[in-house]
Amino acid sequence: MATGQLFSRTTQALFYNYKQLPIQRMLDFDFLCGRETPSVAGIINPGAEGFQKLFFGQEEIAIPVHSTVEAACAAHPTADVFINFASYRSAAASSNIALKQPTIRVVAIIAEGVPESDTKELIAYARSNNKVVIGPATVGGIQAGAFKIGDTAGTIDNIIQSKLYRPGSVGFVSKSGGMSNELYNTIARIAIGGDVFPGSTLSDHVLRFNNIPQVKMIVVLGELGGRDEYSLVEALKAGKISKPVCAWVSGTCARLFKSEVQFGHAGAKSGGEMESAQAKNQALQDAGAIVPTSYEAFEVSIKETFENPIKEISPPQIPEDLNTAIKSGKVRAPTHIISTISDDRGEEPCYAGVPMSSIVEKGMGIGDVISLLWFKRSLPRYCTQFIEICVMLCADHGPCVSGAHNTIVTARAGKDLVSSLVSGLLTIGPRFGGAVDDAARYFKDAYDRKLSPYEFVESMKKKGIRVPGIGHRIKRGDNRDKRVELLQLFARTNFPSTKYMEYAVEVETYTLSKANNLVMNVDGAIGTLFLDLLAGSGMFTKQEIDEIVGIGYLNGLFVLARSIGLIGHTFDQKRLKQPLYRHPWEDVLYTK
Ligand code: Q5B
Repeated sequence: MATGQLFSRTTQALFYNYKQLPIQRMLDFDFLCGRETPSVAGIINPGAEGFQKLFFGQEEIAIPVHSTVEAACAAHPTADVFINFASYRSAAASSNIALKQPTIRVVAIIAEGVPESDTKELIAYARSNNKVVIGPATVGGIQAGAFKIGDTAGTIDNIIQSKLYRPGSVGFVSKSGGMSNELYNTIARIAIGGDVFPGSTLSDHVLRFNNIPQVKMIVVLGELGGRDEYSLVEALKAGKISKPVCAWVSGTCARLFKSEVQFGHAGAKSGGEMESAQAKNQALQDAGAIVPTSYEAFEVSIKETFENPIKEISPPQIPEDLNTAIKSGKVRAPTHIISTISDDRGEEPCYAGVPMSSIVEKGMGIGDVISLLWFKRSLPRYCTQFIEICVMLCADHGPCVSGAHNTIVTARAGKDLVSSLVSGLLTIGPRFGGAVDDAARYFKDAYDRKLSPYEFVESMKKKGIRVPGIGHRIKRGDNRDKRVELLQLFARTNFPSTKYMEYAVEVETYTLSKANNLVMNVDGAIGTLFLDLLAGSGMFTKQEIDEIVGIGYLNGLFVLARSIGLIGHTFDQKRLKQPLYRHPWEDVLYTK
């Protein structure tokens, strides 16, 4: 890099505070310029760590996120620019830390309203340590074709129109970020590109530009108010600037107003004759700057001063963001997920089109919610009541069943609630609790094909399949499962028909004649009674019933219900502070 040149095509920055848009604009600018490396090496987001995904052209890249300035500097020792997007409250403190890092050379502070005393301290520290502070209250800076700070030069369209993607040979410094966009355009229209630093002191940057060989001329845009331009006048008078300086101080119209006028910036008001635009333009002209007669004539002055137009190059096209393109109707994109049961995009979530408030207002229960989310319809009260009874009766069956045992062992191994719960749930299957769907499938098939209980059971035996829903480890013909009796009673009282369940009772009579433990179990009762609910409620077509039985909705009832008990067992073990479980040796048959 030439002496005085702040940035090059390889300059990399650390960006303080995660602001997606300005970072993405920097990366888009890099891509336009044909940079090989992104200009943002790392992001500092206090308290957060990891990566942030952004685009570099068409490619997605992951930029490391660090929680402190120190960690970011240590991880990216070649990144020597610190772009500070902190608020005015914390900009000084973070800039101070950044300036103290040996790797940081330039600090740009975007915030407006940083206390002046803090700014003075930062500038004094920077000067005595050979570092540069741009801002505070700056839009940033840009070196055409090389590096851009944050939002400088506005949108990508503006950058392309102003041809800032290719190297230039004009040094431009401005008091105003907004006005500089105008000047980028002016300079670009006469095809000479620019190297631009809005904000900061004018003469510092002009002297710097004077030392950069690629800079052929310097353009300065000042404004009324303050005395910054006089330091430039002094430098010109002292012969410190050898390159042509084209300057204009805006705000000449202030004289047309009877009272003092405050323009956009805090300092943009004429405090007296010396600070007027006319006086400063005159002083600059007297010191040797080329000063036009009006802002409109500025473009001609610049053009006449600069003689060698730069060779044009066409920038690559920046891909448009998908969301923007979809909004503007330019593209259509297929969705990746299709969902039909719930929607949370409106004012309140809806289950199968029913808003949550009406679920509460109408006094619906968990059976209604299951009806909406599983079956996508509201079912009659006796159906939702039946669902609720299933959930209540299957919620738990003591600590000795497979699921509860696994949950207890897991909780005692110190695992968390979800791990303990799922270790219990994972035991649910064809032998334990997960026989509801198969019971529905086999009993429906046998009943619909009009098989006698004998034909059904014996055909299953031939196939080597145990009849799902029949048999229990502890229940017997003379010690029936109370849950089965309760479900049967409810259904016989409330269902229009219980034909499938009555068929299962006949099957049970036959299996009990074979062995006393072959009772109808809770899975068998729920499976066959749900067939009755589906067929008798008039709420489902034959096709829908086949689909529900085929897909297997009904084990869901046991899974849902038993989760309640398994969660209870987890809390119980934790509450009792139970130690690690170890199965006793005496309870294992060791054999060869
Ligand atoms: N035999 C449940 O068996 C169990 C037969 C059968 C024809 C059958 C068994 C079975 C089907 C699956 C089922 C749900 C494994 C059960 C539940 C939730 C729970 C649990 C809790 C809760 C029990 C002895 C003789 C053998 C077998 C024959 C057995 N079942 N024949 N069809 N279904 N059922 N699961 O007692 O000639 O001697 O070889 O697989 O519906 O899980 O509370 O504990 O809420 O947590 O171990 O209620 O019935 O009997 O295996 O010694 O068999 O009967 O072929 O005949 P057992 P085994 P043989 S409810």
